[in-house]
Amino acid sequence: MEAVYIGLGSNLADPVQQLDAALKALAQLPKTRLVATSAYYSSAPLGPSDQPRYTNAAAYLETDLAPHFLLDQLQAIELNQGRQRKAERWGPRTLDLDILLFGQHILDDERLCVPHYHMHARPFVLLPLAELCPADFQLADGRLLADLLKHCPVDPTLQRLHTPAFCTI
Ligand code: A4P
Ligand code: MG
Repeated sequence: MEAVYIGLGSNLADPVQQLDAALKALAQLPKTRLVATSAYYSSAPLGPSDQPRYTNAAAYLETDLAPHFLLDQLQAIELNQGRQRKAERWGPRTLDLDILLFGQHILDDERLCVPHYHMHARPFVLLPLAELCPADFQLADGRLLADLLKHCPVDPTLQRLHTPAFCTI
């Protein structure tokens, strides 16, 4: 089994309910166990500001699925929850599921970049992720999560919300 961390985000159509539904869907993936989920976080949008605030979270899975097959499954969950892919970069979405880390794999092809390319600069990704990892956690590329947190820009809009019912730690 590989240890996989997923970043979840939503800013349309009741984001908390979107993340609740996404966590249930992750728990039902084949050959996969949803081990733990972070609290939910709310923050102002990064990118275009004429869109609603985002709700974000992270999930820790153990899986026997291959990375690209897992991506297929995540994109199917996004579509099932009304995700429309638009050309606009950083635009609003009902659900975004990103593979942040996939065991010790480093991937960089046309479909998958792991560790996720933007995670180091995004407090709404790193703070939930840090809830699921030990303090000395090291990424597959050698970076320490603690260092990423230390150098990440501060987001004064970021608020930790209630812990979802799905939390298992
Ligand atoms: N892809 C490559 N690597 C990965 C990976 N590790 N995990 C490819 C998932 N997908 C990966 O994805 C576009 C393509 O990236 C996929 O087809 C896949 O093959 P997408 O979900 O359509 O778009 P995206 O990567 O989410 O791109 P975009 O529009 O740049 O979105 P971002 O960067 O995620 O930004 N503000 C706050 N506060 N919180 C947010 O969550 N999110 C966004 C969206 C903007 N502002 C935000 C937030
Ligand atoms: Mg995405």
